[in-house]
Amino acid sequence: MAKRTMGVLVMSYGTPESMDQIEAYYTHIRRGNAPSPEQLQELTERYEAIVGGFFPLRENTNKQVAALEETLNREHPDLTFRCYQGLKHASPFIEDGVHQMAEDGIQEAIGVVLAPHYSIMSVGGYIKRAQEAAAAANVNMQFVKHYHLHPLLIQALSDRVKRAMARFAEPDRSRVRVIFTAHSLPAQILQMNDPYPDQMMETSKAVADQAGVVSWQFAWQSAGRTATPWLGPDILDVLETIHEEEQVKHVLICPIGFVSDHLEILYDIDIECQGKAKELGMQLERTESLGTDPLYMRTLSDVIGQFV
Ligand code: FEC
Repeated sequence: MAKRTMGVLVMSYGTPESMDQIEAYYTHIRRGNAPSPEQLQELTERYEAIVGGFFPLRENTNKQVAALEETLNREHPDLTFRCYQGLKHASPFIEDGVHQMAEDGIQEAIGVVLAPHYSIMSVGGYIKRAQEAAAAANVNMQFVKHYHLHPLLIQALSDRVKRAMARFAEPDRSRVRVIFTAHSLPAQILQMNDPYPDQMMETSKAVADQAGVVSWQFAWQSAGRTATPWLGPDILDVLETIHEEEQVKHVLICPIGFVSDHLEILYDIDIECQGKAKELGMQLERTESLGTDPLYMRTLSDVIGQFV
């Protein structure tokens, strides 16, 4: 008998394909409002600073989607899984992924986002668009909302914390402050009873406990450059505060809100935070991104498998 086929819509943020697409990408992020020439120039310079005309998130997402399909088919041999990409702000868009599934005759699907924590403004936005496209295309789609406390995810992150600790020489290692970070969001989510901030603290505590870290805190990163308030404290301010008030000299950043290398890691942490740390005379290290770590792939395979 033929195996049942399940579609998986793997959703991720998306990145431009080439330098000339940065404007269209930025306009999409800004819900159709084109950036000013200064804003465009500033974003272009950030991309140039990380890798110069190449967008690592695209290849990293491609690799994650291929590895996830392989993991799902290995771990669930009674089913056939077919993964489709759906990006939030670039092609193939979320809607493209759903249409492709429908064209391929997929009737049952599961949607998952390559971000472990739920906010109505982040994962909620992906799900809403996928739900609308799936309803229009007659695909029956269910969704994974979050997996921020999955034991395999916590293991993958705590292994990274332990490995990165080895980059500090003794006796400094025992004085390292671990700072868990995630993308900030407009502070208005606090009025919506949004689970995002609490989920960040839950992941941070679970990783710290498993890695045996006692000196840790959480900070937000990459806040938008808008007039409205964003969730704080911001990592750059935290670096200054712990330097001045607690004389901390060794910091390990673990960006729990992100799962692969891209602008917010390679620029905001590796260039901006690193620059601030140098200025303050601190040693700053960062944990490796999850990428296609088998533990992360098995986390996703497990949470997807709960819907079949
Ligand atoms: O490498 C790349 O090309 C893309 C890196 C990238 C990731 C990412 C993840 C998240 N964002 C989240 C929220 C917001 C909100 C706004 C916003 C704006 C930007 C801009 C760029 C950008 N984001 Fe992003 N984000 C990435 C890149 N993000 C570029 C525009 C310029 C700037 O502000 O730096 C503000 C939108 C607005 O103006 O209204 C809000 C959240 C995540 C993590 C969850 C996820 O991956 O979906 C939340 C990666």
